[in-house]
Amino acid sequence: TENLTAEQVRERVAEQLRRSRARSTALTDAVDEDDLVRQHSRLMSPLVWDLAHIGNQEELWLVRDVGGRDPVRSDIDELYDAFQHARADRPALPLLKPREARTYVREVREKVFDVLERTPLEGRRLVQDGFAFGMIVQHEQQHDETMLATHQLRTGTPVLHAEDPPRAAEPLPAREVLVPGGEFTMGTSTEPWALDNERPAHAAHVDAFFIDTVPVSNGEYLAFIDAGGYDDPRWWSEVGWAHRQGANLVAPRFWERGPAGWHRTRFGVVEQVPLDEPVVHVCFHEAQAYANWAGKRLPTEVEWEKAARFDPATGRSRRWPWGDEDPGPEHANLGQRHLRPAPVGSYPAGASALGVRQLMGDVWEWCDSDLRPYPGFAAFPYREYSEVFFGGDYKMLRGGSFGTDASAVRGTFRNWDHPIRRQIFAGFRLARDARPDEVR
Ligand code: AVJ
Ligand code: FE
Repeated sequence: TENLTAEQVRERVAEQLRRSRARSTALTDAVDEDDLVRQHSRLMSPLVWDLAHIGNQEELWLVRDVGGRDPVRSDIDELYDAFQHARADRPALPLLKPREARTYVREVREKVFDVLERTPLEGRRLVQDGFAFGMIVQHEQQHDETMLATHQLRTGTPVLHAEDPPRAAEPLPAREVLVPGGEFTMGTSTEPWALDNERPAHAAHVDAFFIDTVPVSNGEYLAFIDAGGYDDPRWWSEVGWAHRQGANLVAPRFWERGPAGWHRTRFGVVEQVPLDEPVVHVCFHEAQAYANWAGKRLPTEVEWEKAARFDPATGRSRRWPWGDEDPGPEHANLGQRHLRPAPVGSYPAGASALGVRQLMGDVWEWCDSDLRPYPGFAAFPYREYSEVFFGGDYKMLRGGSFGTDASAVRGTFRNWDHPIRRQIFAGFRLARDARPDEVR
C-alpha cells in the first residue's frame, strides 16, 4: 500500500509499542495490589497474569526469536502459556507479584527497543515490514481489551473514567441497504500486519442481501424482552434455548430490572439503560433469537465483510469501510477513548461505500459463521494463534468495539468466541435475504 523506509517502520513500531504499554500500565495502575491478583470472574485471568503474559509473549517472539538474545527469565514460560492453564485456575499459580510483573515487562521492553534498533527489517518473513513487532503490539492491545472486560466484571468503586462519545447521532438515510450479489475480494495479502487467518485475499461470492445500516439498539432489544422473547423457544435455536434455560438468561449481562425501568452497571456505575445505544453484552444465542423474533437474521461473516469493504463504484475492496486511510476519531469509536458505544447513527464519516455505519468500533458484531480457514490459509508464525481453534465451538465477531485499539483491528480482522460468551463487548446487526423483486 505505502512504501515506508526501514526507519519509518521502526518509528511506527516504537510509537505503537509505547501506546500499547501506556494502555496496559493505565489498566493495571488503576487498581490496588489486591485487585490485581484477585479473580474477578472465573471467565477471566487476574489482571497481573495478563500483564506478565504480555511481557512473556514479547520476550518469546522479540527478545529470543527475532533478537536471538538470551532469556530475560527462562523460569516462567509455563506459567504464562495460555494453553497450560485455564483462566479459572490462574489465580492459584505461583505468579509474579505485581511489582515483579512490572519489573519483568519493563526489562523485556528495554531489550526489545534494542532489538528493534539492530534488526534489519527485511530478509526474514517474520520481521518483514516489522511484522513480528506488529503482532506483539496487537497481542498487547488484545489483552488490554480483555483486561478492560475484567474491569467491567470487577465490583467496587469505579476507577476508569472517560468522556462520553459525541451525542450527535445523525438521521439515517435508510434503515437497511441492498448489498449486490456477486463476487468481491475478501481477506488480504497486502496488509503488512494482518494475521494469518485474514490471509490470503480471495474471491468470495454472496447472493444479494439487505443489511441494517446500524447495530440493534438497547431500545429495540427491550421490545424483544417486553414481547416475551426470552420465554418463547420459537425464536431460539435448540442449543440456544438449552443455554437460555440452563443459564437462566433474561436480559443482557449487567442489566437489572428496577421499579423505574431497566438499569445497567457499566465500569462500576449504575445508570439507566440508554435506549439509543447499540446493545452490548449479549451472547450469539441472544443475538440469533432477537433476529428471528424481528423476522430477520444475522449476517454471515462473508456478508459482513462485503458490506464493510466492497465499493460498487470501483469493484474493489477498501481497507476500511470509509476508504483506505487509517481510522481517525471521526470514523469510529475505537481505542477506549470512550467507555461505551456511541448512539446508533453516529460516525457518518465512517460509513461504508454502501452507507453502512458503525461497522468498526462501538460493539463487536456477532456473525452467523464458524471459524474456518480461508482457501490457501497457512499458519504463521505459530499454529496456536488461529489454527488450533479451527472447527471448535466458536462464532465469528467482526469490526471491533469501543475497547479495541485501531492497531488491533482492520476491515479484514477476524475475531471469534464461544457462542455463550457475554462479558466481551459484543452486540450485533441484522441482515435478510433479498427477494427477487428487490434486486435490480
Ligand atoms: C483472537 C482475540 C480471540 O484474545 O483470546 C491473545 C487473541 N491470542 N492471546 C484472544 C489472543 C493469544 C485471542 N482472540
Ligand atoms: Fe495471549
